Amino acid sequence: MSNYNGSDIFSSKTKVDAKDGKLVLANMAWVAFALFIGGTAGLLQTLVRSGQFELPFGIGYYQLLTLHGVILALVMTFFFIMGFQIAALSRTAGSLNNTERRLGWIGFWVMTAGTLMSAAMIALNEASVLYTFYAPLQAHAIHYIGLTLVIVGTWISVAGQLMRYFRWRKENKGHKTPLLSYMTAINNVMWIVCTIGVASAVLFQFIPWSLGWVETINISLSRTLFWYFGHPLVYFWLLPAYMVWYAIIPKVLGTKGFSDNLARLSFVLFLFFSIPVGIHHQLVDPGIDAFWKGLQVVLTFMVIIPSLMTAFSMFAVFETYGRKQGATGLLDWFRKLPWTDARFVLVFIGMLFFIPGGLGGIINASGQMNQLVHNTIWIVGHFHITVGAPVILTYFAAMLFLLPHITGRKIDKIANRLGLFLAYTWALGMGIMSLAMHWAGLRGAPRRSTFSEYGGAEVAQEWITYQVMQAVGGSFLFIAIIIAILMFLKLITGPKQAEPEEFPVAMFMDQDTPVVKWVENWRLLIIITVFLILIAYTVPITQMFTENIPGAKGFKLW
Ligand code: HAS
Ligand code: CU
Repeated sequence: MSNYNGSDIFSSKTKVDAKDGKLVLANMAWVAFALFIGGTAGLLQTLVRSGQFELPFGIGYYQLLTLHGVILALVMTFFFIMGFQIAALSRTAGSLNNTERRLGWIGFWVMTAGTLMSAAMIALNEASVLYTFYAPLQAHAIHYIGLTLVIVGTWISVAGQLMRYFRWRKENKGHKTPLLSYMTAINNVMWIVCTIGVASAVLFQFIPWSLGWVETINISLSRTLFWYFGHPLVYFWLLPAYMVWYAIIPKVLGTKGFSDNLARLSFVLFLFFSIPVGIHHQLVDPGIDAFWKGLQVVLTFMVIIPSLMTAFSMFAVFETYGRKQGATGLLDWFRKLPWTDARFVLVFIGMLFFIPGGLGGIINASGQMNQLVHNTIWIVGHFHITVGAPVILTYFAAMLFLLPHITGRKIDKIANRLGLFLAYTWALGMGIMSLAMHWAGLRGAPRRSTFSEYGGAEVAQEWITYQVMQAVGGSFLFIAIIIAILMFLKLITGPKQAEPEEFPVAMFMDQDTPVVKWVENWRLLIIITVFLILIAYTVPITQMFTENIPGAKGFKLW
């Protein structure tokens, strides 16, 4: 069952194919570059908000904030996800064929072209609309076209990945698909279904409007289509991290994962419940009936379940491992964990951040509490301890073994030490910054704002200390980014080894239990997914067409 083409998935000797590896590396080069540019922008923002610093060369705060959001939240993550998923497929389903790999390359170049178009518009100060590009702020049409190309590029790459997955299934009828390959398929299918929302908004609303073909835009509709995509987007970032947690970390510890079947079920639940919940970003928006907001809040609470299942599985793995190492008391298994292995420490610190990160999400989703935190910098704190800690730290851990695995090297002592430094510096910087953001947000400090003093208003005085804390945290994070880049360089420049670093793939305690068949019945999965979307969205979206909402002209406020 664990074999394909004669090679064993669980053997430390099974590798990512060399040609696929080049494609993975090309994607990862963008990750490093985007991280550096986006991190620099982030540092400058925290300095501006501290009230002690002004941007040079006429750069605008919102211009910088747009660059930060687009380059980190969209560009860096998308390139990582494409690269990582291709590596995971090549490692567990076997190498891509020429067509599949060519689609990977075409996708890569289309994403690159789109990124450069958008980046140029941001640099020319033609697109300071932030990464959510809310109307009626209006950017240059090339910015929207660039973003569209980025998404279309991911579709092309994803098409190649899905072809690889379905080819494995055809060639290995009756066998259970390697877990990592299965997980990439779930993430990719979710991606295709959700990006239809943002693609429709951009193609039918933003592009005609920014080209002047139509004068006005339906704001409610554009935001709703955006969040139909915007919420699953956060799971598109998260699921590759969960792939590492479920299927790779147990092997790093030298033990087994908790349950292969449970991992698959949690991914299926993400497919079902990620999409029909986007309105939890619009709980205070006008134009959507309270009933539909309430329904989507309930569905949001459903999507918390697979994360709780993940937390449970990880605790089970860690405790079982610790006890195998001889721990006997209630909690001393904790001390037995491999605290000197950067792959583990990076991921573990990420998990710790996700405990308050997830709790904050539950607070945001709770209708009444959302009114207190919405549009405050609390939300910025929330997403920095979700995507900015568990997700990105896990990406770093993946880079730590992927880069040497592909380039024929090993993680040496220095790279491992850099990884440990990275984990602790990141934890310190993100800890200080995000705590300050949550605190200031509860005291009413707004998000998406260049002002720190508010003309000396009394309430704003309370925020200054937190804003200075944010700048201190941001500075540590910038140092951490430099460490990350040094780590990447160390990983690809050491001496080549006969046996490269392993791409760890774990077995599970229930490895030989047959897989529950329906989790790979794609027709059924897609029907349920679409059914839930129709329930959650049909009426609110129809109302946006029928209730005669006045259209808005475009504004360029910068
Ligand atoms: Fe969120 C806003 C609700 C998760 C990202 N979120 C955002 C925005 C971003 C974002 C970027 O309902 C801002 C968008 C913007 O620009 O406006 N979020 C949630 C909920 C969850 C959630 C319910 N968010 C995420 C994740 C993100 C992310 C994941 C990125 C990757 N979020 C919201 C809401 C808003 C929002 C509202 C809108 C707010 C507004 O008003 O604008 C849930 O998925 C969270 C579930 C997670 C858990 C945690 C489980 C814990 C685990 C770790 C276990 C630890 C272990 C370690 C095992 C319940 C898995 C062992 C430890 C030892 C101690 C030994
Ligand atoms: Cu959300």
